[in-house]
Amino acid sequence: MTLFTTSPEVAGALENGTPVVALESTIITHGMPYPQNLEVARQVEGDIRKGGAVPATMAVIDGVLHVGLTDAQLEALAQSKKVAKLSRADMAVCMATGGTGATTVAATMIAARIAGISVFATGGIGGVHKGAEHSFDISADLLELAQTPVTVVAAGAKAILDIPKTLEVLETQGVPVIAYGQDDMPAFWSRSAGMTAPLRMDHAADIAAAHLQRAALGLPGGQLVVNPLPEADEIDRATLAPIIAQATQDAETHGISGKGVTPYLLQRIFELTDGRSLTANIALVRNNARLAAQIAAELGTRATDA
Ligand code: PSU
Ligand code: MN
Repeated sequence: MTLFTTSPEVAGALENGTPVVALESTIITHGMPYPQNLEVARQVEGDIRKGGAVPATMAVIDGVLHVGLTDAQLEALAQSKKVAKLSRADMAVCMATGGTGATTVAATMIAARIAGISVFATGGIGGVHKGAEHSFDISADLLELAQTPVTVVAAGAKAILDIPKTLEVLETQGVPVIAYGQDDMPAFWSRSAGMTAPLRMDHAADIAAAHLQRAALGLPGGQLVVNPLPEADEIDRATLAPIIAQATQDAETHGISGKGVTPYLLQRIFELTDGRSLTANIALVRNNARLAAQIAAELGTRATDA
């Protein structure tokens, strides 16, 4: 039984030491509408190539975990309405039963680890939802960061989450949260969540060095790099706050729970902002892809030096 299959391009890169950046697929299937999702998936792969790295988008297709997708596979995922959303809990079941599913941050980290990829770019990670003291809704992404040694570049935790609680869980779990180039914690669509991030680094080389340092110390788990989106694309916090409150209220009214919560909120905020949230989402994913490519390149240089 083959555990996973690597595309020829990714396999070649891993063999030659060309930097590789992992990408998730839930953002394509559950995070953005068609056809923008397909366009963005292609653009992000292009951004990584321009940065001198090779993209490895992950998905389970007919029971096989794919590390690196063809354009036809990307297109099929982007159009399908029946694809499962796979986190740590469902990945093995999906593979064992020949299913097809898109990988979340948690599942993409698992895939990256077994494929030997150290850097992963996404939009925003899952976290502790508002009202988690009642719903217990805490994303498996946080616990994955605590145990799987991948550096994840995100634009912060989505503002639909309880960001202080998300930071508390990450601290308890020993996950470094490193703001790139600023003191403030970014909040996905906004450059600041109105609080300071636990750590700050200004250079991709330092982030790569910290990744290797964790490994040298024998620490399990990864790093979360939070990268503020470009100023031109941000939606400020004050504008967003009532929209998020409305979307959260609507989710409750409609009894949305479990895996459905994040996709529902993203879609509802898209409607309530007349599409502006999607423009910001696209800009921030691409911005993260560029930084991830730089970190992967630095990691390559240092790993050979060592
Ligand atoms: N970031 C985005 N769009 C998304 C997600 C992240 O810009 O759709 C997805 C990621 O796959 C993340 C997941 O892992 O949402 C979190 O889902 P949950 O809150 O159910 O754990
Ligand atoms: Mn959840």
